[in-house]
Parts: sequence; structure tokens; C-alpha cells
Amino acid sequence: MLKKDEQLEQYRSDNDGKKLTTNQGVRITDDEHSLKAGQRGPTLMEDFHFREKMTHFDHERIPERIVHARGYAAHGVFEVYESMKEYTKAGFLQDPGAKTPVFVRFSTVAGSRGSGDTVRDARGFATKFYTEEGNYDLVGNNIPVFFIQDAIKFPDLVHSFKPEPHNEMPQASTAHDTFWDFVANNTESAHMIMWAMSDRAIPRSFRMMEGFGVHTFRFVNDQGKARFVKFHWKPVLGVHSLVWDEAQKIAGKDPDFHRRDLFEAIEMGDYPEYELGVQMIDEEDEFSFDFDILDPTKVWPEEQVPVKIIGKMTLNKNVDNVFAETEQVAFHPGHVVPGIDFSNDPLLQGRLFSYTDTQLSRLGGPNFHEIPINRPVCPFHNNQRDGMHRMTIDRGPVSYHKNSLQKGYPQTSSVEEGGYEHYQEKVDGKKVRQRSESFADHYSQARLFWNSMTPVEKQHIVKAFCFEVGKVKSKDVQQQVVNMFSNVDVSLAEEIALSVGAKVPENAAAVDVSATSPALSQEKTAKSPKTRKVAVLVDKGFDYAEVTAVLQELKSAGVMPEVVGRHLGNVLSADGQPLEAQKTFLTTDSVLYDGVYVAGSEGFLESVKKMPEVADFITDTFKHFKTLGASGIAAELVVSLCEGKGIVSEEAGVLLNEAGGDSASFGKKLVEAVTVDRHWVRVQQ
Ligand code: HDE
Repeated sequence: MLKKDEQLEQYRSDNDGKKLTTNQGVRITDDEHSLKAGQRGPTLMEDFHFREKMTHFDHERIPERIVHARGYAAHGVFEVYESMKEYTKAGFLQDPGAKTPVFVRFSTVAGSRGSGDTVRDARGFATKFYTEEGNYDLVGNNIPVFFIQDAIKFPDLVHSFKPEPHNEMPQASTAHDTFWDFVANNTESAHMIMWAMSDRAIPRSFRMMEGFGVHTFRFVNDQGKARFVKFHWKPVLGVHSLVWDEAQKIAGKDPDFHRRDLFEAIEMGDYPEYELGVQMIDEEDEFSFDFDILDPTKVWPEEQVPVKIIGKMTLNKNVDNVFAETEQVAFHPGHVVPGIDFSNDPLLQGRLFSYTDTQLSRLGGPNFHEIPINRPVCPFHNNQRDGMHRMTIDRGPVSYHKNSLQKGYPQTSSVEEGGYEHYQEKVDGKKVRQRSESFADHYSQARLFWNSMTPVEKQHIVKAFCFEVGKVKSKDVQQQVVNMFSNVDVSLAEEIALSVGAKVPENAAAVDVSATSPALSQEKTAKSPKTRKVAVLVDKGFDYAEVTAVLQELKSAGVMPEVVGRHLGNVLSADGQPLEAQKTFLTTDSVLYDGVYVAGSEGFLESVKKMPEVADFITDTFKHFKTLGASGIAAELVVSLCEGKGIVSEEAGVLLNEAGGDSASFGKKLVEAVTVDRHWVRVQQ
């Protein structure tokens, strides 16, 4: 058991086999009737059980996070691959054998706690490392840059993307006037907007997205030597996304799509894994780049500053209670340990204030570090006292430093004893409300991103712009957005302009979009069939030998097939053998799978005639570029439903198996096609 798990164990509670009591421990005889004066009479004030139960219920809700309200979390473990002693003295990065407990919360940013998972948005990726030297929080996103360069603009940014205050619409969406008005008037957002309009903003799964610390931090080693560092999480399963139409449909069919995916993967033992990578720049090279390394709207292109992979995180345990753990966890980029320090990035500096401050109202006082999920696993002692919900019983009369009555305890530590020493950066400047000239270039990296995309990725970005800006009502704002993005690429601006009825400015200069950073594209990401979900559509009269052979192939490759039928329970094959359907054509939908395999039978054709949902299953799978397999008489049906909608061929991920064909090799081909993920060749030019 990891140390954090042991610690949490003390607080876990089970009702199984227990007597119902009040919070004072008094046993209760009846929990269904309030105490009344006569069976039909009024309820009595002295009913302490009723009063306590209702009062507690009345106060069950706490304020949701102002941003990142909707989130989902899991426990896990982090292990470093090799000692990082040369670069940092952080204890948890020294010993390859050491297992550091972690807690990770993934989130969307804009939506309320009850909003859909698959909205277009950045995703939070916040990790708490419970190290022996204290908690270290890496509070990142799945996009490596941010909208703004200075924290003082954060409230404005957030006000612009939250639902508009006069009518509280739209929920969990940036497709509205105030957001795009903010963008067009704050052009430092250009680079982040390119990412937000890309497939990165609609991940297939929390398990299949990257994480980035965004800011520049510092590593400091035991010699006091510092280096600038940026943090990356790289998912072992690769980076994969949904397509926009699918994402929107999932938001209705299963708003919990991402949390369900994470929860189920962990329950099944398919533990999500992410490698930790660092990019490092020597202090001497601070000014060697054509961007300011402190600017949070810039990446350090991986081709210029390679990512060194240094360890792995495995998420292996779901929470026991979402409120107690996921909701009450309090992250803070200012929670650092010796060996990790800050930079002067003005966005980071402002965050260092905001996170504790927000917990004071969200968690109701200054003692939130005592909530079990937030407690460090190492001892913590100081002279802070009292406040709402204080749980520690501090003994003795002394609560001040320095003292003699308690022999100076709790004592400070020297650096050698592990005391945190801030990096002694020399700072000298006039007090000014200004931004460095070196932050002024808002477009080069937006262009770099755009130019590093494949044609399909570009097409998705264009469509996302057309959707979002198309929902804006103000013609003026639409025009401003077109003007702004003509600085990234005129052809992009032309497409947006055409779609929203605006004009590309006549003086728009053809900008140089020749530089690329291939690492920015998802194209070459790791691809694996593992944990991919395939719907197996069956109806009465299917070929039992074929379906079981295909199921076998899928399962042995780590694919997760789910049998879907007209009704739950056993579906009978042509030779009378039963196969259990776990879902029905009504309770699930093609958007919830990575591929679909249709086992042909007369019964299936009947279902298609009777239920339009069944044909949608096929056409939507095709439309979303996912693997589509069909056998026997379903093969003809698939061809007729999909023809004219794109390329229908094996190379395009449509696999057909004749009745009596070799089912095992058909199953293998299905696995290969699911591994490819999306079959973009189907895109019609
Ligand atoms: Fe946050 N952010 N943020 N943020 N942020 C919060 O803290 C804030 C920023 C991020 O799962 C809040 O506890 C400011 C960048 C994540 O609990 C709040 C600025 C990045 C989470 C806050 C930023 C993030 C938050 C709301 C600009 C990526 C969710 C609730 C200076 C590197 C953590 C809370 C969780 C949450 C402030 C910008 C990531 C209000 C002022 C950049 C993942 O304190």
C-alpha cells in the first residue's frame, strides 16, 4: 500500500453491518417518519434526528470551482526512470526505485460541474505528487500555451468565455460573442486559439491526451545550479481526438463519456500511463531563442529543445468518494518542493496568488490542507492556529516563533536539512505596469502551429472557426476575428470570412508560413488497439462461428468489444446458439465506439427497416471516419448506405466479409483498422 493510501485508509468509512445513528452516535429507531403530535399532526421541533438530517442536507453543496468546475480524478503512482540529480535535488526525482503516490484531476475549463465532457475546450491535467518533502503540484493543461500573458487579464478572459451574464448562455462553450470579442481585442490569444480550434480541444479520452505545465519553471540541483524547465506528460496510448460532430452528439448520448472511460479503464485494470518529459534550457541560453522563454503563449519547439523522458505515472485506483476526494482536492502551482522553483513568467506569478485564495471560499476557510486528500504524507508542523474546521489538536501554550518555552520548536531547517531555499535570482528593475517588448510577437507561433498541421487537421481547424465564429451575432466581431487571423494565414482567414459573410482585409499581406514543428501534429502519435471499443451489432440468425471468432481476435488484441442487439440478454444465432447483448440499439450509439462490426443476418435487416437508429449506427460510423466491418448480407447494406458519402474500401477502413469467409483473418483486419484509428482517406476532396 502506498503511503497516501495508508493515510486515507484512516478516514474511510463503511456502513455495511452498522447501526444507523445521529452524528452524535445515538441509535435511531425510525428513519422514515418525522416526530409528530399525533399521526396527522404537526412535526415537533424536538425531533433532533429530523433537524440534523435536514440541516446537513441543506448544506451539502459547496461553490464549484470558478474554472475547471467539471473534473474527474484518480490515484496512481509515479516512478522516475533515472536519477535527475544532475538537474534537480527534488527528492522524488532521485531514485528510480521510489514510488511516489499521485492524485490526478482532469477537467474541462469553461463548463459548470454538470456540463458535458466532450465540449470544445482545453482540459486541465493537475497532478499532486505526495513526496517525502511535501506536496508538489503540477497544475497543467492539455494545451501547452495559454490565452494571455499576464495574470491580471485572467478575470477578463474568464468573464468572456463563461455564459453571458444577461441570459446565462451558452453553457460550456466559447462559441459566443463575448469570447470572440475578447480574442479579437487581445491578440496575444492567437496561438492558444489555434490549439483550441484544433482536434486537441476534443480529446478521445483523458487517457489519450498530453499534459503540459505551460509555464517555464526552474530545476535547481544540490550545487545551486539552475536550469529553466518545461514539463510534459505524454500518454503511452498516444494522442487521439474525436471529430466535432461526434463530440457534440456524445455530449447528449453520454455527457459522462470521459469520466466513464477513465473510471472503466481503471476498473478493468487497463491503467492509464503517461511518461513525464522535461525540456531544459541553461540559464546562459535564456536569450538564445527568437521568442521569450518566459512567455506562456509560446512553446519551446521540441525540435529545438528536445523532450527528455524521465519517468512514468500510472493511474491505478479510482476514488472511493468523488466529493471527498475529487471535489475537495486543492491544487496550487505554488506547492513546490526543494529543487523545483519558479520563473518570472507573469502568468505564473499571478497564479501563485490565486489558488490558495480561491480555496478559502470554495472550501470554507484556511484549514483545507487538513482535508484527507490534501494532507502531505510527510509530517507538517508550524505555528498556524485555529480557523474554520480546524482538526489538528495542537498541544501546549506556544504558537509563535521564535520561542524559548518550547526550545525553539518547531525549528526551521538549513538547506542541508531539506529547507526550501528560493533560487537567488538577481532582480533589478523599476516598478512599471508594462510588458516586455519580447512578448509582442503574437503570430509567429500561431503560424508555426498552423503550418505543422496535416491537411485534415487544417480542415478541422477551419471548420471549428467557422462553427464558433458563425455562432457569434455581432458582424463587427466576426469581421475583427477575420482581420486578426489573416495575420496567421490569409487562406484560413478567407475560409472563415466566406463562412460568416465577412471580408478578408484588402491589405492582408501574404504571411510566411513556411516554418514547421512536426511534433505539434497528432499525426505520428503512438497507435494501439488496446482499450479501443468496438460495437458488435447482432440480431437473430447471425453466424455464431464467425462472430465468436471475430470477438476472439478483438479481445486478444486488447480491443473491448460490446455486443449490441435489439434487446438485452441472449440473441440466438442461425444454429440456435445464444450470445448475450450488453446494450441495445436504443441504449447505445455509434459515437460511443471506436469502430463497429455488423454481423449480417435476415434479423438484422429487419431491424434496420424498423428502427432508423440502426442505419444511423452505420452511417455515423462511416461519417466519423471510424472502422466499419460487415459480414454476409450486412456487407451489401453497408455499401449501399455509405456509397456516395465517401470512399468505401478496405484501405478506407471499411472491411467486408463474405458469408462463410475466413472470420479469423477478418477479425485481424478489423484490429489493424481500429489501430489506425480514423480513416481520413474517406474525406471527400
Ligand atoms: Fe488555473 N485556476 N488559473 N490555470 N487551473 C484554477 O483554482 C488561475 C491557468 C488549472 O483540478 C482555480 O482551485 C489564474 C493556466 C487547472 O482542481 C483558480 C490563471 C493553467 C485547474 C485558477 C490561471 C491552469 C485550475 C479555480 C492565470 C495551465 C484545476 C479552482 C494567471 C498551466 C485544478 C482552483 C483542479 C484551477 C486561477 C491560468 C490550470 C481560480 C489566476 C495557465 C488544471 O485559482
